[in-house]
Amino acid sequence: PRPPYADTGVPVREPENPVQPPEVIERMRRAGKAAAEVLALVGEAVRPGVTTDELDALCHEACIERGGYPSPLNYGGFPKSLCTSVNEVICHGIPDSRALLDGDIVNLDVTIYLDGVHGDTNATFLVGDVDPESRRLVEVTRECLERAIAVVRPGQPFNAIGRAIQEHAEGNGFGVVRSFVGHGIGRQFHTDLHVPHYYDPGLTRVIEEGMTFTIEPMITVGAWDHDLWPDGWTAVTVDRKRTAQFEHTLVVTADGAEVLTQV
Ligand code: EYF
Ligand code: CO
Ligand code: CO
Repeated sequence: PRPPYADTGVPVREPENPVQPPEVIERMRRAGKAAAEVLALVGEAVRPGVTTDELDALCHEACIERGGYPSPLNYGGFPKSLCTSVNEVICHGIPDSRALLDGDIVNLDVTIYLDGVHGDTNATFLVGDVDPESRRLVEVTRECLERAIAVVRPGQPFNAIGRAIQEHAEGNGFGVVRSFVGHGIGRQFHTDLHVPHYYDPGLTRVIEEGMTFTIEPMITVGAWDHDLWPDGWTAVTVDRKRTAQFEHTLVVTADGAEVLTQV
């Protein structure tokens, strides 16, 4: 089964409560596990010389083998099944014939549509021998996501997520991208719920048990604002310095968060 936009490219927005019923959460557990498996499988293929088109093909096949469908394909017209964001690319990089080079960093963003729901996860991988500053960027970005997940619990304001991320990123001399945010997810790839990765004191909405959303911080070595390539999709840092990202899909539990995108 394919998502409703697979043929038209147009995601038709419908109201979707960010608090999901238990049967949807159960389906999201399976979609999340499948997304995590696909990310691990494609990540194992990362090495100098592999093209991002080859990684895209692996992702596509792995989604189909699991009875699912790659959510990015034709989502708003996106042309591939995987986002591959290399070095200065913040997000939504399009796979192509470029081979990865020794010393690159590459983010692989996998979303699978399975049993009527989406599971969305990403990670940044090292290609061969990577310089110390980039390694630190990747490590701090992973920690930003871990710290953000740790503050999620019912009754907390959503701005606690961005505060945890911004404090850790800026405390290590890095920047936090503002223009792309985490999102509600469920029957639709993106719902109305926005989850900023920076501290917004005005964001007083409170986290509730049963909410499902992503946290996906994009952290930069230098400036955090972006340019868009002429392709209309690929977002890069204005100063072309490197950036990294990690993402999980979560459900809020009675006393914290369950990470759905784990094997
Ligand atoms: C129309 C897309 C649309 N958007 C978001 C569509 O949440 C995501 N990753 O964690 C995510 C992934 C994809 C995505 C893949 C394709 N799109 C991209 C860029 C601009 C845009 O505007
Ligand atoms: Co994603
Ligand atoms: Co996402």
